Amino acid sequence: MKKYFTSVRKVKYEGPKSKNPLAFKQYNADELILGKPMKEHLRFAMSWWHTLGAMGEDQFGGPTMDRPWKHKDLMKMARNKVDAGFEFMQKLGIEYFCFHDLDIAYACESLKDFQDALDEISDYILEKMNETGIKCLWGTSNLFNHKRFVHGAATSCNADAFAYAAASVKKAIDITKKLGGENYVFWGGREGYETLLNTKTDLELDNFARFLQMAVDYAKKIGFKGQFLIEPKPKEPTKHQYDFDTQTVLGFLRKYNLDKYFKVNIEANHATLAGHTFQHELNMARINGVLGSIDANQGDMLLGWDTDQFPTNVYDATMAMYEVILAGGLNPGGLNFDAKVRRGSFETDDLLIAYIAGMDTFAKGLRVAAKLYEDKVLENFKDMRYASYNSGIGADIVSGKADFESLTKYALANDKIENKSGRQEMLEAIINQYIYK
Ligand code: XLS
Ligand code: CA
Ligand code: CA
Repeated sequence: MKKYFTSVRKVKYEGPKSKNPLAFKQYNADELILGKPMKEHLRFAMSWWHTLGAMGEDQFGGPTMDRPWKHKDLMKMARNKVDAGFEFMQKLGIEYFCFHDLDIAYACESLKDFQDALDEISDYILEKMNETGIKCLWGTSNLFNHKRFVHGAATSCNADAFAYAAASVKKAIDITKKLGGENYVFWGGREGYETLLNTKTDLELDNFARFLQMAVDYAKKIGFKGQFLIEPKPKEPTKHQYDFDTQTVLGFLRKYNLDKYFKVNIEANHATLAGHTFQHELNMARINGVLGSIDANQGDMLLGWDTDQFPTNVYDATMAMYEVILAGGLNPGGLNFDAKVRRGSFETDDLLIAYIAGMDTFAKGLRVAAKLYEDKVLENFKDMRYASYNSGIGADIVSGKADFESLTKYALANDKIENKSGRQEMLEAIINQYIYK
């Protein structure tokens, strides 16, 4: 079988001193951290679309990528992508992948032809999975590319588009189940609006909930046990996406009694587009018990859109892994590299290099976060900071014993409030110290 990534037989861990661009400096898959192998903490996944599908186009220019799996015959190309993808994952020691229906197959004239193509290609993927032991982290349906979804899918003003979207998700759940997918993602591609002048937000949101309920019912019917995930994003492609951020998603799910069926898939770049840090979104998900999975990438501070860059920011990865550790891990979620190499990084080796950079960044983040966690650096400080709630009036507030009258009585007798420093800079310096080590 043709090989596509010929520069390396297997990417190995060579340690922090290595200068080999095709080796790990931080990621040592089987090394135990907090009693668990790194690979089990991190559960890295390859994104089919950015890794095998993205060709480097942008709004000003055409494809730049040198991708030897390209082929005129679309089914042949889809199969080449399977070969390339499995070779790539094996070389990197990545044990999971994520896919959209459209990126494992290809656009067809009729829905029937598309579904047939999905059946054929997923047979081949399954064969490769059995051969290699590589698993599916999540599947999803692309409900945003084609013009039929111009006004949305589940929130379209056009009921025919809603029906088409339902048929697509039904099939994508079937394929995800067939591949043993551990999760299924709903990212609200065009589920949002451009202007309120033509939009019935109430009907659209009700329909969105109806759609998700149908998915829940269908999964139950066919015995699909994967975790359903919603991936928040505030904008792009629409001006306002309904799944703005974690707290918005939770409000929506709770309103429609869907909260027990869904968790969230947090993408770093979506968090920052919403005006949050990556850690904020993970934190909100964690404290609400809905941290499902992560799309690991990063945006560019100077660009206001979803650049989906490979994550190389150690500080952010540290704080992300800190939240993951506090959440008790991600399983059945994982860290999916929803990231694409820059347009100028067009050689196939750039894909390997980018994944190594991302995996090393999160591995280093995990190492630092585990130390912070073991030493209880932040937790001890927080416990001290909130100690006033452990006894006296604070304990009465927490236990529900206090009310406005009793608090007023207390405040009248204790109206000289003394606060202590929040020591932000001290904590930031300590985190740096842990990273330098
Ligand atoms: C787009 C999203 C998308 C989802 C899956 O911004 O990140 O790729 O992860 O549809
Ligand atoms: Ca994503
Ligand atoms: Ca994105």
